[in-house]
Amino acid sequence: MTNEEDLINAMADLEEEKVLDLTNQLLKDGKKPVEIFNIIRKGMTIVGDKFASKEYFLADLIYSAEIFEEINKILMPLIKKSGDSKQLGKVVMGTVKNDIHDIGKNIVIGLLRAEGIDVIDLGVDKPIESFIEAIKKEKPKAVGLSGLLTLAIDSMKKTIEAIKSLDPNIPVIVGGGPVDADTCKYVNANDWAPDAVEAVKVFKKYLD
Ligand code: B1M
Repeated sequence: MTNEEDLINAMADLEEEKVLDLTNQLLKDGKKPVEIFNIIRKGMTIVGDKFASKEYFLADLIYSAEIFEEINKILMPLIKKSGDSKQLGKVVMGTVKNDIHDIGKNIVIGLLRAEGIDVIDLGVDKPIESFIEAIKKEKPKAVGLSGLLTLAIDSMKKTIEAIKSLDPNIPVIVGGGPVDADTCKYVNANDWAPDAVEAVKVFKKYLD
């Protein structure tokens, strides 16, 4: 078995020490932090599946997030600043109302900042008004909405409706577990991204 599979399984089995050891091992082997985030995400998906099938409880979901926090401490500082020091502009981002998931959003924000994009992070469970106020105050070039719950899709749709009535030209990008091309169309977003690396490419399209 490769270290990658071991890492996915260790995360899925919530073996914190093993997850941290394997993360450090993969770094030594030359894996990039973003690649390791993607591997660990696969393990988190299995944690979610085990929760859905009632093998795991809420406490296990919470513990998986705590393990991820430890991984973040190792990997985030290693996300290199891009050589290009040109500031690409400002983005307002948050997790939409009724959703408190932020691990993925925070990775996206870390990568965007490393690329010289100024991100105003609104946090989680943010109502429409928080986005509207931030857009008026910060005048961003784009807005990002994250959400992992199916419920988040409805919040995204309503939030985008309000944003577009304030400014029809501001690009809104969506992402998170339930988001795909159909969701993007349904919520009237300008674009979407399946993961953090793609998110950087998508945001850059609207900032350049
Ligand atoms: Co929750 N949870 N959770 N959870 N949780 C899911 C999402 C779930 C799929 C698990 C499952 O049942 N299979 C399920 C949702 C079901 C659904 O709605 N369809 C679920 C549930 C049900 C719940 C609760 C309702 C449980 C309960 O209370 N009974 C509750 C919700 C509370 C609420 O939000 N109101 C809940 C709570 C939690 C914790 C707080 C314990 C914890 C989150 C901690 C935190 O975020 N700080 C948690 C966790 C850890 C998960 C799972 C296991 C892992 C999520 C994660 O962090 N993945 C998750 C299972 C799963 O995802 N399949 C699950 C790793 C992360 C790196 O990936 O977030 O996908 P991800 O981010 C990616 C991309 O999506 C993308 O880039 C990121 C990096 O590559 N991306 C963007 C994300 N945002 C983007 C924005 C962009 C672009 C790309 O542009 C703007």
